Amino acid sequence: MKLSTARLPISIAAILILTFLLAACTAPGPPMKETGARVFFTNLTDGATVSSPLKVTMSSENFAIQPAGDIVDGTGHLHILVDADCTPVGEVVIKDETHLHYGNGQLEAELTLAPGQHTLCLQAANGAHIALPGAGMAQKVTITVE
Ligand SMILES: [Cu+2]
Repeated sequence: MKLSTARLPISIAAILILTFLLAACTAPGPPMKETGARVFFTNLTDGATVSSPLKVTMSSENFAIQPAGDIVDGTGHLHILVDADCTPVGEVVIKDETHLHYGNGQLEAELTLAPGQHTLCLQAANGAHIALPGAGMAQKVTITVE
């Protein structure tokens, strides 16, 4: 059997092309833009001791609060999850007595809490109540109610 050297350059070219195409297909997309968006309680810090009823105020930076409904990048509304884990990114924030939606774009809330330790997760979600990606899109604090 004689190895054909005439075909070799074509094979190398094919390998190079395939390698290039494979690299193009598996290359990661552009990194997720870090917008610095965050939501936060303005009158609560982690470890605070408070009384009930508790009036909480909320705010945001680089993230516009708007009523639920339309899905617009960089906007959404807030939720407070009482004694519940923050909602994983991409999942809908459920609605019940411990998952409070502020779907009118409210930035103030009054919570009635039993004495003792509680956690509050301030959670940002889009117009369809889906938890948004980004380190600043949820803030969890532990507080003690006297
Ligand atoms: Cu909601």
